[in-house]
Amino acid sequence: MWFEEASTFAPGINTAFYFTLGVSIFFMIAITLFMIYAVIRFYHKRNTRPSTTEGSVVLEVIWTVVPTLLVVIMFYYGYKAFMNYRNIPENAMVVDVISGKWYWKFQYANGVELSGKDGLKVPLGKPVHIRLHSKDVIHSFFIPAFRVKWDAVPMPEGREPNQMWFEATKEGEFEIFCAEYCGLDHSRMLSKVVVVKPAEFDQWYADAGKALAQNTNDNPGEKLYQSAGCFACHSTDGSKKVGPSFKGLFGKMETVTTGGAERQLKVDEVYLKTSITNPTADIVKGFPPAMPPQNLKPAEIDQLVEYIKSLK
Ligand code: HEC
Ligand SMILES: [Cu+2]
Repeated sequence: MWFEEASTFAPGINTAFYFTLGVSIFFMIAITLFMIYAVIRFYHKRNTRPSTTEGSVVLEVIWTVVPTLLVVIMFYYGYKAFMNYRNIPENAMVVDVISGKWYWKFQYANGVELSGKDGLKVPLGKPVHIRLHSKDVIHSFFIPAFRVKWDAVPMPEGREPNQMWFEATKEGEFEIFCAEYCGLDHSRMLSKVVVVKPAEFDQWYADAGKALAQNTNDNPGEKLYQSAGCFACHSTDGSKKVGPSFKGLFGKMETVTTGGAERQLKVDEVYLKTSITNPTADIVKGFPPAMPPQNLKPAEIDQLVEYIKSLK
C-alpha cells in the first residue's frame, strides 16, 4: 500500500502490520478524546461532590473481551504470515548467501558466484531458498521490499546454516541491507536483489554455468603450474625468476640457442611443448639451462600449454 511490496510475503505481513497499526491509532485517538472530554466534563468546580460508583459488569466485560479479541486477531495474522515465511517450499532454487565484514556474496548451485555489487539475481515468480552463512560475526540479511529479514550466524563445523525463502512478485532491483550492527562499515554493507523474467534468468544461469565450466577446464593447467613446481622458476606476472615469465609468452618473438646456434622464433604451441618436454633443446637467451626435465603426461602438457596461452 504505502511502501513497495515485491514478494508474496508482503501482503500478509502488511495485513498484520496495518491491522495492528490501525487498532493502535484508533485507540490512541479514542482514549485521547475521552480524556479531553473527561477533563472538561468532570472539572472540579462544576462537580464539587463526585458521586460514587459501584462498578459496571457490562463495562468490565466489554473492555476485557474486545481487547482480547483484537489481540487474538493480531496474533492470527502475524502467525499466518510467519508460518508461511518459515515453511520453505521443497522445489525452491537454493542460493547460498555468504556474508562477512563487510560484503555479501551469492553462490548458486552450479557454482556461479555473484558479488554484492552484481547483486543477487533471481527469477520472477519462483521460490528462492536462501542459506545464510557468515564468515565472522552475526550479520542480518534484510530485503525491505520483500519483507524478509534473517540473521546470518557463523556456525560451527557441521551445523546447518540459517535459512529462509522468498518469491519475488515484481521485476526490478531492490535493496539489500545488513540489519545487524557488525562494525565499522556496517552501514555500507549493501547489495541488491535483481529480479528478472524466468526465461532471462534461465538463460543467464545456463550461460554463467557454461562460462564457469570452461574456466574450470583452464584451471587444471593452473593447478599443474603449482603442483609440478613450475611456479618456483616461472612467474605469471611478468617478473623474472630463474626462468622467463609466462606472462605474454605465447606469440612473442624469442631468441634461443639451439645446438650452439642462436635463432629467432615465434612462440607457438609446438615450441612450448618442446620447451617443457625437452628443456635443453632450446635455451632462451639470457637464461641458464637450468630447467629440469619434466615427468608429465601428454594431457598435462596440453593443459600447461593452454594455461600459458591464457596468460596474456
Ligand atoms: C628449476 C627451475 C625451473 C622449473 C622448476 C621449471 N622451469 Fe621452465 N625454464 C627454466 C629456465 C631457466 C628456462 C629458460 C632456459 C630454457 O629455455 O631452458 C625455462 C624455460 C621454459 C620455457 C620456455 C620459456 C621461453 O621464454 O621461451 C617454458 C615454456 C617452460 N620453461 C615451462 C616450464 C613448465 C611448464 C614447468 C613446470 C612443469 C617448468 N618450466 C618448470 C627453469 C625452470
Ligand atoms: Cu553486517
